[in-house]
Amino acid sequence: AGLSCAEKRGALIVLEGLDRSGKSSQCASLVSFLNKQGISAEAWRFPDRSTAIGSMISSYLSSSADLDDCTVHLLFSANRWEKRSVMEAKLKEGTTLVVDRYSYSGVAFSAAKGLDLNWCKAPDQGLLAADLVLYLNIPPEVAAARGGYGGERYEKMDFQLEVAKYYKKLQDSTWQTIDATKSIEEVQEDIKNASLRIIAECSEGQELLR
Ligand code: T5A
Ligand code: NA
Repeated sequence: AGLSCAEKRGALIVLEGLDRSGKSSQCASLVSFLNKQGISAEAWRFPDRSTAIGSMISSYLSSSADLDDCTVHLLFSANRWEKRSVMEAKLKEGTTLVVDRYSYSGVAFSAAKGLDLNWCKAPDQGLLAADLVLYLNIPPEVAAARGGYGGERYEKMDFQLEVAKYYKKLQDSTWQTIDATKSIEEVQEDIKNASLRIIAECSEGQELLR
């Protein structure tokens, strides 16, 4: 069933990129900028570690729990599914969601481990589609130099290089590549401009993709 969206709706804006590319910092500043402009917007993130599924993912990432690759892939996807209806309601009431990682992370990180690309995509089919994906592009060695990687499972240079390859394969017409090696302020300018444009389009009643 389509969403009768003659009314204005919020935009689903996703930030993607390697670990330490600056996603969390940029999500927070974008949301506070939008709110100051009088635009209703919220910061979201995946994994959402606050749920029961999210806490399993969190234990896995900190290496305190071991799960096989397929199992953890499905948990990441389920963690998005459990938030789907709330996200849909927010968007329909006019709130823009600025989301730190989404299905693209799900596919890129699992495929980088060697799982089949199409198998990786399947469980996310039917989730809300992003209106805009801002890809924070950065060489992994530059990202690693930012305070260095912490102890989490995926924070290793060779693995991040592999993830970057899969991100490239996933690019579609909703993507905009942002040079994330620039200063925090310069990156923020690029992100603001792209976001205001898509929010204006969505508020003209563009249908929610699914
Ligand atoms: N994952 C995730 C999957 O495998 N499958 C999935 O489905 C999903 C959703 C956890 C891991 O889970 C994987 C991907 C991840 O490996 P996470 O909790 O989002 O995901 O962890 P990270 O993405 O690793 O979060 P980070 O905090 O490491 O990276 P951010 O958010 O990209 O970077 P940020 O903003 O925290 O900045 C990092 C540092 O750099 C500085 C900041 O001040 C900070 O110190 N910085 C800059 N320095 C210079 N210039 C700039 N332009 C800078 N921007 C930020
Ligand atoms: Na982050």
